[in-house]
Amino acid sequence: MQKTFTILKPDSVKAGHSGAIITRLEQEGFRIRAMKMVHLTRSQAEGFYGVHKERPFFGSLVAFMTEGPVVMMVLEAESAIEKLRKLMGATDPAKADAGTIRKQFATNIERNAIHGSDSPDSAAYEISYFFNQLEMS
Ligand code: FUP
Repeated sequence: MQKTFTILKPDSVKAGHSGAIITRLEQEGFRIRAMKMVHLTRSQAEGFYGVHKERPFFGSLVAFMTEGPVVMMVLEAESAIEKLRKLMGATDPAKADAGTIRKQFATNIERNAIHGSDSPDSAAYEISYFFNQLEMS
């Protein structure tokens, strides 16, 4: 079993899609090991997306991620990292496969509904960035 980290982004929460996305994740076989709703501060969002800080979209991405609450979860499944990335679909929903979460719920490359860790190292970093041991079942 492997753990990964996901964020249902402000667009999903605002549109009332968080329940549908959580249902889909459970239907696909992910177990929720931790979950909370948080309105990220600017410094939390900047830290989380620190690898992108030189990119032209960074300021806009941070503004988006702090515009309203998000739902963050630790998910567990076999090959959870790759499984979630496939289920999410491409970063740009215009390029996402049919049946993916981003194809169904994302608006554009920025307002793209969901985040999922892209490697074991980033999953470990992202889980520990937002959850402590007490919050994990
Ligand atoms: P992903 O791993 O699919 O979430 O995509 P990236 O790590 O490449 O990008 C992280 C986030 O930056 C994306 F979810 C959305 C945002 N982004 C943009 O807003 N514009 C871009 O051109 C690329 C990424």
